Amino acid sequence: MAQLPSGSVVSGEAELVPTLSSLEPVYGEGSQLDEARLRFARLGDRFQAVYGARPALFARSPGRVNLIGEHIDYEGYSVLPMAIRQDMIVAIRKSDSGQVRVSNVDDKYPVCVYPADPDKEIDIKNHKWGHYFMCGYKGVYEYCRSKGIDLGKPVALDVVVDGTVPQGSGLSSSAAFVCSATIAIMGVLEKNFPKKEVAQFTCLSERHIGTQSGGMDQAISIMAKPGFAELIDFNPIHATDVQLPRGGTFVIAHCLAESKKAETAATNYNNRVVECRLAAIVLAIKLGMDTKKAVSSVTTLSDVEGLCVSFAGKEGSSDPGVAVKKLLHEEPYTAEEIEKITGESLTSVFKSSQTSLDVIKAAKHYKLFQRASHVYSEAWRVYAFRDTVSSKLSDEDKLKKLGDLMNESHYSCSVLYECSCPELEELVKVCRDHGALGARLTGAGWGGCAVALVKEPIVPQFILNLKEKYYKSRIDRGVIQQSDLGLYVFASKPSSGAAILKL
Ligand code: NG1
Repeated sequence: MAQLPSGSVVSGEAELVPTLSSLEPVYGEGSQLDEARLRFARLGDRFQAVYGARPALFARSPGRVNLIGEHIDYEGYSVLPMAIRQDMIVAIRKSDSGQVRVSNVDDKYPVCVYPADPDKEIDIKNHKWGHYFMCGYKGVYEYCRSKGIDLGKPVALDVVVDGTVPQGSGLSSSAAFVCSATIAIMGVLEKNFPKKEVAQFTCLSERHIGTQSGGMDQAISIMAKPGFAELIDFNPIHATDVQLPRGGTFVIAHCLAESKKAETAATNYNNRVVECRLAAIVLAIKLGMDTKKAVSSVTTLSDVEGLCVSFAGKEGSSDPGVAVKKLLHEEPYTAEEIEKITGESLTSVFKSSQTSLDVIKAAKHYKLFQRASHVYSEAWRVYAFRDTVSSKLSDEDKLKKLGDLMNESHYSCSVLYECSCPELEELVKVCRDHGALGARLTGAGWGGCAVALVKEPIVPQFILNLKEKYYKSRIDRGVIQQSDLGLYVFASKPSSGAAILKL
């Protein structure tokens, strides 16, 4: 089983994942509720058509938009996302087939069948959409085993999935799927656990897909509350409600380039995780830590923040970025240069992680200065965002400042972390040119969505402008259909978190 990040302790607060008997607490009232009723009814019918029986229960987990704090959760830093109404619903029942059969209401996703064996590794070299369900399956068994809970013979399952979170969009369809799968399995096994523990172990579960993900997406999907964004802290996981200022709306817009996070992990997502670890080790050594100790104990930039801050203190600053500027060089590092500093080969440093070894095999060089500069500055911006929200400024001034922080975050993601792409750059510019107070890529990047902060009264015009300036030419080229536009650009309010539904 994957290890929790060092220092992780799950807090004792014990609110369980809710089990609901109606859709209102999740979808509110009006057209959203009507649509949800229809979706659940259709999903139940589809289940009946595929398996000849009704599902025992449903489980629902939302996607999320990250407002600020990108690529820092896996470095141990707090992030500030909100859940969106788009979600994953899983319909499920136990079966006696000896298999886990995962079907989708959308026929573009072929049925995936797996042996009902939680110890079987997921074949990550042969990526399939159903693998995410198996991440949840393996995760529940691993977690229960770690707690000494005997689940008996592994259960066979029939499953149908209905998702509205666009795939590869940076809105965390993967975590919504892993989380809904997890709580659906908990539901059929008649087990429930505190939300914080579920948030923690679903993060580990999703790593079975081969990405070294942080815990943001699972935490917000499980712990979200309607009407609030959440400041999510890690080690231990903790969510603090953040009431966003009045008068502003977050508009989410897809750049239409799909972010293939799992498939490109070795050069993109996991590459950044490895670069951050190397930056942290090099900083630790340069700041006087014993070389062997640094290699064996330093895993994230937050591990060496204290040392960096002490160093900055001598320069009259409290910014860990000062140490990065003074001790790391902007030129990319070669493997040989890093190995001279660490006194160990990179393959030996990362020997316990195959996905990291895949990174090293693919990497030409390592941009330690740029990645560490992004992480420390982005971590600071998350707190600046939170402090702005709770400050005494007028709502108008708050919104302006939040927009500025979002713009700075985008610059850092784009230039220092290099997780943007030409389409996202164009879209962010169109957002800013048409009245957004701030706009930035959201989620992992390399495609997917941008999020823009827009004054409420201009939202309809803003969306029309995006349609005209960004989407029209793509509709003309057949990239998307006019009728699907609502799936790619929409305003979003903070939605509720995951729930098991016995309707
Ligand atoms: P998305 O946008 O879902 O690919 C990923 C990670 C997060 C976080 C962001 C970048 C997963 C499940 N999620 O999100 O933990 O690191 O990138 O901020 O891998």
